[in-house]
Amino acid sequence: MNVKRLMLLVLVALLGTAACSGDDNDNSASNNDQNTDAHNNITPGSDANNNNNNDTNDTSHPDDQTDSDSTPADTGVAVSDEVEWIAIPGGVFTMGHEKLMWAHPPHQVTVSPFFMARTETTVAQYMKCVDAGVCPAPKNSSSSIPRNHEKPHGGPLPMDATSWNGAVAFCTWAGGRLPSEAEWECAARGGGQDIAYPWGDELPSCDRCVMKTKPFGDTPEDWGCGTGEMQPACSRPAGNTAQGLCDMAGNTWEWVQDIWQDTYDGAPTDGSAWEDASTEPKRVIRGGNLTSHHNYTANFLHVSARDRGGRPQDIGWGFRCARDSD
Ligand SMILES: [Ca+2]
Repeated sequence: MNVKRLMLLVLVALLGTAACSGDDNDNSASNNDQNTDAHNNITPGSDANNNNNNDTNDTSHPDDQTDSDSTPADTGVAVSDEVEWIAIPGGVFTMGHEKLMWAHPPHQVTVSPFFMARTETTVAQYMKCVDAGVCPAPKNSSSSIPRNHEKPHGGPLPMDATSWNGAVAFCTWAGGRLPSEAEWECAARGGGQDIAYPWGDELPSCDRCVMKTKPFGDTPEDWGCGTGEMQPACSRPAGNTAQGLCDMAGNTWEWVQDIWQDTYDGAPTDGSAWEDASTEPKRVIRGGNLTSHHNYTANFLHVSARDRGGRPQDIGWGFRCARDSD
């Protein structure tokens, strides 16, 4: 508890710092992701290509109280029920990665300064919008496995049953919008740095993100760092970005504004969302989730990795908000 309070003070201090230069990560090295396996990380619980499976993120265990130090009351200290906005510096950065599926070609993008939510939108935050009569109520699970908002300890957990439209509704209500995909990657890169993961180039581990504990063995026991479920927002501060954003790799997938395209050929370079589509739109999701592991071809924990969510009315995804700079 005391540690969390101390963290909060530090993070509040960070709110006013646009740390494009980075204040704690000296990471300028090349990407070192381990694309060693042909398995493309389409794992139970993640999965993004299974667009019609509304239960794909049901990885929680109803009886698991996995973090006894992270009750909703505690989270009232560590993570506010209000969206906390972090300044992300603008500039030119290289978006994408030559070796990652769907993330090529790398291309330069210019992003204006903007604000990004410090955390994935939590259940507590989202339900305030529902209570205000603005956001659509999340669907309850149709199985015995509850969604995060159905759990007694669900308040600090990320929303995992949000349609893209619900995400848009929440962000608008909170005074913002969804980030463009370019903004999301700029933020994940700590303000556009040449790094592989939000914390730098070191390979992912459960010290830094909520992920799968091993590349193979797709069982719930391997998910969420062995807990089988998502963890409260900001449970891995060692994995924060230079500006202090939490969980930009793992925990829950995050909707962005853009419509899915298989490559970046023709993508805008001004930081805006790419929404030109002639087919039924599938929106982009970013950051991987609790079932992701870096030892896959797609390496969804990588800052450049991307996948597609379901149709806007599908559920099973989380998000965080952005807003324009003042
Ligand atoms: Ca995330």
